[in-house]
Order: sequence, then structure tokens, then C-alpha cells
Amino acid sequence: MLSRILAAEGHQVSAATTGSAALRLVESCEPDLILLDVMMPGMDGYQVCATLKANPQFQNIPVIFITGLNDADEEARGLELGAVDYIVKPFNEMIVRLRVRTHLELKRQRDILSRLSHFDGLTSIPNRRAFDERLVQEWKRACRAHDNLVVAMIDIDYFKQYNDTYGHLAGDDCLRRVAGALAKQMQRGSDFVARYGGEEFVCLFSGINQAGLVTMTEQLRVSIAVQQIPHSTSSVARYVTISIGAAFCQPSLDTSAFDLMAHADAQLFTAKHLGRNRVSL
Ligand code: GH3
Ligand code: MG
Ligand code: MG
Ligand code: MG
Repeated sequence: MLSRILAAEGHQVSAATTGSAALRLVESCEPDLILLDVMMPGMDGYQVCATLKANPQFQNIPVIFITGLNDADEEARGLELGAVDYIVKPFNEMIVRLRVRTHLELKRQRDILSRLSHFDGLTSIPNRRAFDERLVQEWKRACRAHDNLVVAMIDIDYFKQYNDTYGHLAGDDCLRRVAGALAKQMQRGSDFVARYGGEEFVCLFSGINQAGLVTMTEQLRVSIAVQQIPHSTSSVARYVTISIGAAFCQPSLDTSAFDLMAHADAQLFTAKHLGRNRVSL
């Protein structure tokens, strides 16, 4: 009945008849909103909700309980678990439609805010905030998986001169081109690239060995050089180049993400010092 009501509103609806089937469905279709019963055979609705809220990938999907349990303690339990709403059966069709509409609109607005706060307005790639969050997540994951992590700090060479020569609008264009070229190189699902600030970019890799890192960072450097963006006042080349500093680490309790960043930054300083347009690791 709910499927019919919501489909008539223009929503795309997928239904599951057990808690575990619902969790599989969420994995495959990543819905904007979940309507969840409480009393179900096997896993109950509270367990389904708790499972979703414990998973960073799904914890922001709003859950509305829709149940025959008409009791303030039950409702409190559902809300305590992180549900946004609790509707008692038999429900009023109009109220369900309107509450669904409200929560979908809130979800839409939250997605916009999340996008605005995690992407850089100039280059459209992830920003520093997004990188910092990703680094914390990846750090935890790598600790559990005994995986290594690599950070590469990238800085455009003589970019102040670029602005002075061609103007800030051309400088902005150059930043967009560099960001686009770096993002194109970073297509593996586990790779991440962000604008760290100004004319600095940062890449995060995992599951890569020393030889792979040498290849990867060299590809990044070359991907900018081959653009041949004219830079007549650069002291390294007649076109725009980047310097890269990279650092490896095996995350554990006695290392920190801060040390990894500091190490990459020191390598970037070395790359600059050794003449720019190069990788140091
Ligand atoms: P180095 O080779 O040592 O890195 O020299 P550099 O000139 O690149 O270094 P510096 O840090 O002195 O200059 C960075 C310049 O980047 C200065 C700043 O005006 C410019 N910049 C930072 N953000 C933006 C931006 O959003 N747009 C433009 N057009 N320029 C920016
Ligand atoms: Mg800089
Ligand atoms: Mg620079
Ligand atoms: Mg600087």
C-alpha cells in the first residue's frame, strides 16, 4: 500500500520484506529515504536502523519508522536510534505523503550543503575539508587492514609569477586545468585528490608499493607538463610545472596522520629546493 501511495507521488520506490533484505537493498540502491517497520520476522526494525546508523556510508539516509507499536517508549526508542520520524499504523495517507515530502526536501538540502562544503568552488574537485575527513577515515581503515597510506603534496612552480604575468583570471584558469589533469590521473577508486589551498593540491593513495608510487607521482608530474600551459616567466620551463613531495606510512597507534602530512610537506620543500618540476620521496 505504501509503495502504491509513494509511487503515485512520483517517487521511485523499492521494497523489501525482511530486515536483512532491506540492508541489501540499501547497498544496491542507496535511497534518499527509508520507511521502516519495527516488528518483522528475524531482524527487527530497530536492529536494521542501528546497523544503518553504524555505517558511515548509510548513516545520513533518513529513516522513518512506520509501525503498529503505538507507545511513547517505543517511539522514543526509534528516535533515540536516529530515526527522523515515527508514524503509527493505521496511518493517514495524506500525513505519510507530506512527512515523506518534508524529509526528502531536508535530505536534498543537506546533500547540497554537503557538496558545497566538500568541493572547491573554483576547480570543482574536493577541498581541504573533504581531504581531512578522508584522511581520518583512510587512516582508521588502513590501521585495521594493515595497509599502507601515501600522501603526495603538489605545488605549482612559480605561480606567483604566473599571476603577475598573465593576471589572476588566467591564474584561476590554470588552477582549473591543473586540477582537471590531476583528477584525470587519479581514477582508481581508492585514490583521492583535493585542492589543499591556493595553488597546492594533495593526493591520497593506499595499497601502493614504492615502485608504484614512483610511477604514479611521475605520471602526475608529466600530466601537467604535457599540457604545455605557457609560463614565460618560470625559471624551470617555458610552461607550467609542478613539484611533488610524497611520503609513505604504515598507520598504527604510534604514528599519526599529522606526521605523514609533515613528512610529505618536507619532501615537497626538498623538491622545490632541488630545482622544482620534480618528485621527491
Ligand atoms: P614556488 O615555486 O616556490 O611554489 O613559488 P610560487 O610563486 O608558486 O609560490 P607562492 O606560494 O609564493 O605563490 C603562490 C601564489 O598562488 C600566490 C597567490 O597569489 C596564488 N594563488 C593562490 N590561490 C590562488 C587562486 O585561487 N587564484 C589565483 N589566480 N592565484 C592564486
Ligand atoms: Mg604554494
Ligand atoms: Mg607554488
Ligand atoms: Mg607558498
